[in-house]
Amino acid sequence: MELTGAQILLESLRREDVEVVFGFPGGAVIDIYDQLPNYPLLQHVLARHEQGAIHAADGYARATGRVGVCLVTSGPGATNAVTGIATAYMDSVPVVIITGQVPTPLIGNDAFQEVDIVGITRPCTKHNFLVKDVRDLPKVIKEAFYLAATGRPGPVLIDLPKDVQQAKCVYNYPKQIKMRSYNPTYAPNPKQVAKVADVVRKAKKPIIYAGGGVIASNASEDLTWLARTFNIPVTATLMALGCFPADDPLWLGMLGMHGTYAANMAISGADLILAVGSRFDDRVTGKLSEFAKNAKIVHIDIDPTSIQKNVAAGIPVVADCKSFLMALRQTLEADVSDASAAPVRDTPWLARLASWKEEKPLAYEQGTDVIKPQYVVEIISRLTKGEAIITTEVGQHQMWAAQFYQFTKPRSFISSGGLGTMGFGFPAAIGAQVAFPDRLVIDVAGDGSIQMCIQELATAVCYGLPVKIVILNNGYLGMVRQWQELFYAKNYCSTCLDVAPDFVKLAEAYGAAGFRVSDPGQVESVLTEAFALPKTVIVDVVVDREENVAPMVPAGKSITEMILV
Ligand SMILES: Cc1ncc(C[n+]2csc(CCOP(=O)(O)OP(=O)(O)O)c2C)c(N)n1
Repeated sequence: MELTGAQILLESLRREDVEVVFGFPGGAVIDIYDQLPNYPLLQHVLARHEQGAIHAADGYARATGRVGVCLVTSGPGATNAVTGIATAYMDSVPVVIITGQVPTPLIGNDAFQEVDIVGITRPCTKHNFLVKDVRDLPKVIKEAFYLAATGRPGPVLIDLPKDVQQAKCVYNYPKQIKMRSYNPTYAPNPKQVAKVADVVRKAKKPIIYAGGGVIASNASEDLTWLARTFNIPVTATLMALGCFPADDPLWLGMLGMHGTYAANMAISGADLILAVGSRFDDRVTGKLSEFAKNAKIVHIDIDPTSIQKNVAAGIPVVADCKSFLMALRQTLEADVSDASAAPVRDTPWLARLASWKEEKPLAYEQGTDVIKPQYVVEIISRLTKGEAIITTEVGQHQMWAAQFYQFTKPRSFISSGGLGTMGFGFPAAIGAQVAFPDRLVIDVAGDGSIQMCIQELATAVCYGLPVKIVILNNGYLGMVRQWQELFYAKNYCSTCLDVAPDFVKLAEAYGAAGFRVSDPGQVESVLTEAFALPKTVIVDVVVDREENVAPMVPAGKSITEMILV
């Protein structure tokens, strides 16, 4: 049977088991929208801005581990999505973006709403396609989903000209895909695994440094087995929070610029670092020449180009994190007769870490006058027992959420790490809530960031999504103000948000509920009430204006040079 390009696209999305598409229409995709009602199993969520649509698709992907799908029109629709594409790219999130394009004969003619989105997104997609012939479309879609989800995941863009959407051909969807030049390595080299097992047995001061790859490959359980069985303390990047339970004594907290004292000291003093699915980002390493000088570094990553990129790894392992940890487990299990046997290692190392944790914990003092932002996150953590899906915007609130929420499960912390995109958290929360209608999804926001995609309140209300936004409202672009305070002689240039909307009224104007709280004694009751409401809610929490995130490693310094208060 012959189908149009638009029909082929939608039919193929169903065959890929896509359940939801986040999008925004326009002339260059109207043919696709025209067909949408014929595919009732494909839910379309209409965002109010293309940036909202792509972040929502991204949030859906991070919460579920499945490929998120985003559909936007040509020209400004496509460029509005670029920030979200780059966000997904930096954090290795699998999304497929379909952009409309002007008809093929007009490409390159400065046609109305034409933009070279393939050229624009080349550096921030894993791959992109311009489809010129409708007969190529099924194969392109199959390849796009395959590329997005396999190897190091990432965004893949399909640019679809209007005449290709209208052209017809016989539809055959490929069952399997083979791309000769693309063969990600999943299974680790057994010799490398044996080497790692050996150094794990011998190390006196080992540490696991977990990155987003642990979450992406669903390797948390195996990582937890390794840590507990061999008594190896665990630290993680922002992207990996939740991969190891925060209430375990082996948990050191996040490392890096706003990492804990214990984690940064531990990584600096370790003799063995097992870097699992992490990329040695500069926010983690600080001054590279000072980073982990005494350690043997084992680096496991599915992307061979990320190994040896920033830090020299003594034992490089190209593999999927889960496959590697399973193989390591098999090798090491011979060491312990019973996998749940008592830990085999009990060293002064662990005692030292415990004392670091005790001497210099994450701390703040909550008085009776002003609400401390850390306190709000602690209350959220307590009320939700670590079971909520927390998304964040970018800034101080993001770091407080990372530091003070006790994450117990993978895929429960969703935040823009690599790109650091203000405006990400709320639409990402919408995507997560679409995926999990019955879970509590909370966007911890700053008063600056939330204004970047605030229009998505209409989306949340329209689809009855009970997302909660908790604004830690300090009246500043707080994280920039903190840098100005510490490193620019308090020159608070353009960081004071003097004019702000009344967030309670704003919520109500969109049909959501709004609360405001400024008394520390009322934080808990207001949040309890807000979380129980089955609708979209903004809680505007007026917090201490000039509270800082601590510890802090000044940019370019070694991670042991922390400012502690
Ligand atoms: C799109 C974008 N623009 C600018 C920045 C730079 N930036 C990083 S944090 C920050 C301040 C964020 O302020 P707010 O959302 O109020 O959060 P707070 O730091 O006060 O918690 C800014 C401007 C960014 N990360 N993203």
